[in-house]
Amino acid sequence: MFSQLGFLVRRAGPSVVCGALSLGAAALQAQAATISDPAGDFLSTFAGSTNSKDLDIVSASATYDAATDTFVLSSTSAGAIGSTSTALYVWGVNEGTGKAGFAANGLPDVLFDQVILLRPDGTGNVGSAALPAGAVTISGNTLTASISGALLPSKGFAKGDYTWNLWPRDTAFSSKGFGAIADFAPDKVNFATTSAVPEPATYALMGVGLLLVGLAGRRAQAPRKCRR
Ligand SMILES: [Ca+2]
Repeated sequence: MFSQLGFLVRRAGPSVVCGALSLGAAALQAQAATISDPAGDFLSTFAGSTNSKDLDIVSASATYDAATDTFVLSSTSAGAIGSTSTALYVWGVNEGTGKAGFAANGLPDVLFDQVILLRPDGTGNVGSAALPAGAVTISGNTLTASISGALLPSKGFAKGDYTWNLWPRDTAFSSKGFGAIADFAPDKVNFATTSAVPEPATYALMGVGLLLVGLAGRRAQAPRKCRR
């Protein structure tokens, strides 16, 4: 990759370097869509223990790969997944007809029309449909689920435009209703889906190719410095 770039730069001059760097930066920006949530922000209504750090979300992301019609949901907690055997990680998704299921609890902007349930034993559901074995993986403080888009059909939004919220519960306190919920991530709103994009190196190579095509017709006027 880099030896190829070096050859192309010697052939085509500095405008290629500027273009390739800009495209690489754009690709990196598109991938940076993990949301963060404060550590230690247990809901005051939580009936369980604030020592259950695995129920305290610190970051989350929802990525959609249109090429494979697959969603990847990933969350990281402040403690190791599995510390609380009764944990249940609930992802609410708005597929187009999301309702404010927690409006009565002061959360009118957490909208969902489907829920995904993930457990520390590696099982999961979309609504009442069980996820296949291996769909849920756990590594330290991080829990990840790979879910076929067929299980999350559109109710109006394009799949890449779905929005999400994640609220871990301790099912030992299910009789308390809302009191079983430890945290919302983000606190009061949904967050956007990240679209899976090619690796930055792929973008850079594509950019170099396109720029060389352009340069072939404009070699005489090629600029010596980046123009903004
Ligand atoms: Ca948190």
